[in-house]
Amino acid sequence: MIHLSCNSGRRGLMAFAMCLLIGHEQPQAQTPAKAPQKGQVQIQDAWARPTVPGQTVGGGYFRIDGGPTADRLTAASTDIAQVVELHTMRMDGDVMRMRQLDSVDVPANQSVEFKPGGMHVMLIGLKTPLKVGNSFPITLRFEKAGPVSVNVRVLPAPPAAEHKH
Ligand SMILES: [Cu+2]
Repeated sequence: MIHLSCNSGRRGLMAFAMCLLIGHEQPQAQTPAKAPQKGQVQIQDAWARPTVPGQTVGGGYFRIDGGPTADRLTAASTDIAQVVELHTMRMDGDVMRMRQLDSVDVPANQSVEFKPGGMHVMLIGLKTPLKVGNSFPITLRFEKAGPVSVNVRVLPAPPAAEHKH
């Protein structure tokens, strides 16, 4: 059995609840959101799980494709949540821990996955429930590329089924 332990200070309970909702599926790429802009990072396959009644935190996932020069994700924000934090999860023995990251490096020409059980953006203080079929914009702020906005789709599971090349 896997025990979950999250150390997120006063948000411990919410974070713990969130941990319980984070599964182990491997989200696969798909949906070509929009025409990529050359020369900078690109965000692909952004999705989030639906919330259940009373749930005010949620996790967001996506893949960052690095541009020709290294960049760094430093912050994220969305109108539908009071705070967005960069989080990671890791196994510590049989305990899964979640902690906040100050930034996430995006190496040149490499992809960085935000996925269940790993890095994610944590939407804290959701102002509206996340419902399957809906989507919402989120803005990721990069050191070099600046703010990059992307549409996050609310899906019941990773968008793997639609995967195609
Ligand atoms: Cu988290």
